[in-house]
Amino acid sequence: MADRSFLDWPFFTSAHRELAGRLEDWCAAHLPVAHGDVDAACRGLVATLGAGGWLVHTGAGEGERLDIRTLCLIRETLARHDGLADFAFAMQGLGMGAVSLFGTAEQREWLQRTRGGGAIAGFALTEPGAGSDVAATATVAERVGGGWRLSGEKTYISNGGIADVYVVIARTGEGPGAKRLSAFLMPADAPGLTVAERIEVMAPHPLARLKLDGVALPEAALIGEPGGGFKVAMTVLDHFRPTVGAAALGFARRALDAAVERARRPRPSGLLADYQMVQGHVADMSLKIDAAALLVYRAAWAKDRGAARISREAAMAKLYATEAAQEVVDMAVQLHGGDGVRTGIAVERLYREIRALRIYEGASDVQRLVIARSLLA
Ligand code: COS
Repeated sequence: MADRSFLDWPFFTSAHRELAGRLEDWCAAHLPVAHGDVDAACRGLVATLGAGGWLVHTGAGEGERLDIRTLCLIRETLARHDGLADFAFAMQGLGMGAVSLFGTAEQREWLQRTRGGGAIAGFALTEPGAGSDVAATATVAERVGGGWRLSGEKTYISNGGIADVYVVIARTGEGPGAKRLSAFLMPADAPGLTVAERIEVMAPHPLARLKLDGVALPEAALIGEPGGGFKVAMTVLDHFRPTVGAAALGFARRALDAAVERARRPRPSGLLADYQMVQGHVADMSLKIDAAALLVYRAAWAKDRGAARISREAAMAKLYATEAAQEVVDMAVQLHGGDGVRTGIAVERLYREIRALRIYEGASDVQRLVIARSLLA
C-alpha cells in the first residue's frame, strides 16, 4: 500500500481525506480494467466513474468552482491503480475545462452529461503546426450568417474518435498574435468534423487527428469573448497542469511500492534491500515523490484558496512531478533487473505510461519557460 501520510498535510480538509479513503476502496473494487480494446475500455471507465460519482468533480456548474486538490487526489489515486482510469477521468475535466471556467448556462448543460458519465469530452488545441506554440494556431473560424464556420486540422487529440463533444481553439482574427484566437464548443456529430487518423502510442489510449472541413457552429458555441481563446486555453491549462503532476505522482508511488516489494523479496543470495546502493536508490525515489507531492498540492491549494493565477506554481508542479516520476519509474525498472522490461509487469507498463506526461499539456521546456518568464518579466 502506497504511503498516504501526505493526507495529513495542512493542504487538505477532512472532506479531502474522506474522499481519498472512499476512492481507495472504490479503486480496489473496480480497477484495473482490461485494456485490450482501449476505446471500449475508456467508454466503460467513463460510465463506471460516472456511476461511482467521481466525474462530478471534473466540472463546475453555475456558481460552483473546480476543486483542484480533489482533482489531484483523484488523479493520483486512479493513476496508482490504473493509468487508463486516470486518463478517462482527466479528459472529462480537461475537455470541459473551458466550459467549467467560462461557459454560459446553455454550454454548461453539456457538463451534466460529462459529469454523469453520459458523454465523453475532448480538448482540441494542438495542431500539426502548433504544439508548444499555441499562438501559431492555423484552424480558422469565420463568421458566416449568424454563426461560425471552422476549417483546419487538430492532432494528438485525446478521446479523438470517441468523444461526444470537444472544445476547439481557432483563429478568429480580432487582434495580433495570441489575441486572434477564440474557443468554441463543438459537438462530435457536427457536419464537417471527421477523424482523419487514429494515432497509436506506446501507452495506448484513444488519440486522433481531426479534420474540420467547414464545420458549422451556432453563435452560441463561442466560449468566452471573441479573441479570448488563448487566455481561455492557458487558464484551462493552469488549472489542469497540477493534476498532470498528480497523475505522475500516482505512477511514481506505484513504482516505489513495486521496487520496495522487490527489494524485500527473499532470494537465495540475500535481500536486495540489504545492499546500501539499493537503499540509496529507494531513499532518492521516496524523496522525489515527497518533493513532487509538495509542489503538486501547493499549486492546487493556492488555486483553491483563491489565487487569481497559478501559472508558475502549476508549471513547477507539472515539470518537477513528471520528470521525477520518470526517474522513479526508471529506477524501479532497474531494481527489477531483467524482469523490469518484461511485457505486462507493472513497472514496464508504468515506464510506458509516464513518458507522455512530460510532453502533453505543455512539454517540460514550456514549463521552464513559464517559470522563467514569471521571474524575469
Ligand atoms: N493565463 C492568462 N493569460 C495568459 C497566460 C495564462 N496562463 N499565459 C499567457 N497569458 C496571456 C499573456 O499575459 C499575454 O497577454 P498580453 O498580450 O495581454 O500581455 C498573452 O496571453 C500572450 O502570452 P505570451 O506572450 O506569454 O504567449 P506565447 O505565445 O509566448 O506562449 C506559452 C506562451 C509557450 C507558455 C504557451 O503557448 C503554452 O503554454 N504552450 C504550451 C501549450 C500546451 O500546453 N499545449 C498542450 C496541448 S495538450 S492539451
